[in-house]
Amino acid sequence: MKVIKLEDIIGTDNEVKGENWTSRRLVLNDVGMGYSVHDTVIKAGTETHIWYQNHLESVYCIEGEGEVETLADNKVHPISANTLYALDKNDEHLLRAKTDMRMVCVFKPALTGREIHDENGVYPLVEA
Ligand code: 9YT
Repeated sequence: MKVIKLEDIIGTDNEVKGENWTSRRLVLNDVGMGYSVHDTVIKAGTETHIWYQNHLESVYCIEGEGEVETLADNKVHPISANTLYALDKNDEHLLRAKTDMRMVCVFKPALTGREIHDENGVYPLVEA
């Protein structure tokens, strides 16, 4: 069994920073579980265009407030603490954070650890 503490990830290579988020990668591909688990903080006031074409992701919000707009149907889903959204159809979406949002993310298949933005279908919204 493994015990992994967030404080042991912060400041290491497994703390990966994107433009709008910081992802602390707790369990990665090398552990051999078939999925990865991340503790991600999304920055307040940001909008991120995300489309994981090669992964399924569940996202459980444990702190903060924002919304997800799914682009296939333009539905806006309010997201706040104790709410999970599951991208079961590799859904392309916009994630908007009103406040900092802390999310526990599970990816299948597992990320290897270095993925940010364009690799693996994450595309940041380019501001005009
Ligand atoms: C919620 C979300 O997908 N944020 C982007 C970062 C991603 N969760 C990651 O790499 O941990």
